[in-house]
Amino acid sequence: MRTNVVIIGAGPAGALLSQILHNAEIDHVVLERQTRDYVLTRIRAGVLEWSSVEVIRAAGVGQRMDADGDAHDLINLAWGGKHVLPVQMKALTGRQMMAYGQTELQHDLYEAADNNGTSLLFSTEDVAVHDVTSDSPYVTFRHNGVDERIDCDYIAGCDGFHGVSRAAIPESERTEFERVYPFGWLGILSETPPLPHLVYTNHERGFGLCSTRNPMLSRYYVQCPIEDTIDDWSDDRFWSELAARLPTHIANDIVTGPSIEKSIAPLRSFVAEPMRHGNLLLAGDSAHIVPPTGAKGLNLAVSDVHLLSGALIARYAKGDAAGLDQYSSDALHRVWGSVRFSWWMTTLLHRFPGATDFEQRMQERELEYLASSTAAQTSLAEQYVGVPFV
Ligand code: FAS
Ligand code: PHB
Repeated sequence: MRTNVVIIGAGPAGALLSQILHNAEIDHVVLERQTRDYVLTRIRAGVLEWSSVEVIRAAGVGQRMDADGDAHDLINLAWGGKHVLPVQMKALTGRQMMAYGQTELQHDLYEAADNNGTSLLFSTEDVAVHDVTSDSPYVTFRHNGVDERIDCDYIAGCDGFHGVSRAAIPESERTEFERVYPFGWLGILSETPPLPHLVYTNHERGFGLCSTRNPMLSRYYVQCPIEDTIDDWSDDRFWSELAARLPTHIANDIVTGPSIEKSIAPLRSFVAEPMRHGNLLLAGDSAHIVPPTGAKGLNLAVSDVHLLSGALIARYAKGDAAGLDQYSSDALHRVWGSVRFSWWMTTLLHRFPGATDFEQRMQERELEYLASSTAAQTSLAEQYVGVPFV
């Protein structure tokens, strides 16, 4: 087989890149390790920056997002079991954020791929990239028991943190930056009505988050010790711990119910530079990971794809490779901005093991300062909703 671009991974990054390349009539093949159903059952992100909303609409896959998504004007920060600060994102920045589950976006992208007749191959095995620094890179893999090879111009590594693409950049050419956080997020889904707005809470017992998926599906999180397993957390323990970390009047508004999904995610900040090596280009979690506190993981995947697809379109439509030459530095500029914001939100809102009353007081004073300063709230708001693409 031969194609213009081989996309490795059909998560949000790979599937969105496929949709945009299809619209631009750039030939491509998508290779996904898991089954379609497995990808569609993964519960992950829930918040889209407005920049992401615009990219998804421009790609022609925003119809259900606009019909079923929930655009929010504000988020709430709570602390000390009694203070609540509404951060009025729309009033401060003119932009909103959209609550729309990553799982729903994945459905929309796969439905579009079906309609496009895209070569989206699931359950591929032993995907390997070859000759990425040559003008004729290729990818080998096994599919339905048959060994395959695809020759191409470019390989888009959209295969997430545990994929094969990043490792194809020699260690001597790659610089990695990492911060592993000493706690995890225990998340549940419940078929209950969510609170009207997201609530992030700082408490000496630990962090909590109240979020949403749709009018009858809620997403909640509590910070938990990294060594915990879901067996340590009954529904009753979860609900009572979440309530203990919230101001009483907010806790009293939560409609509890049985969890229909429960999982613990580790938290890390990670960046691999560069995001290009020859004709291999990384996008999304293959190149970077952020703690979900800033709701940036999925949005960085979208912004990488926005930049990469624009560069590939210029290359094929006009023979202009400048965007590809600039891709890594342009993508990393936005990546580091979101990595810093996610680190800052995580440091502000979580109880770190070994933290003393001094650290707790520092966090609470910073939250009080935020409450007193429109400038500080505007800074938080413009980073949360996503700075516009240049
Ligand atoms: P993904 O990991 O989503 O997709 C990569 C795809 O590549 C996968 O489908 C994988 O099967 C495939 N793949 C891997 N190796 C392959 C190979 N060798 N060959 C072929 N295919 C291969 N972000 C938020 O903003 N908010 C959240 O609350 C949030 N919660 C999260 C919870 C968890 C448990 C995890 C893991 C992530 C969470 N994230 C969250 C981040 C998440 O949303 C990612 O940022 C987003 O999925 C990134 O999309 P991709 O880059 O496409 O990577
Ligand atoms: C979610 O709804 O899953 C969510 C929302 C905001 C975050 C992280 C996760 O910062």
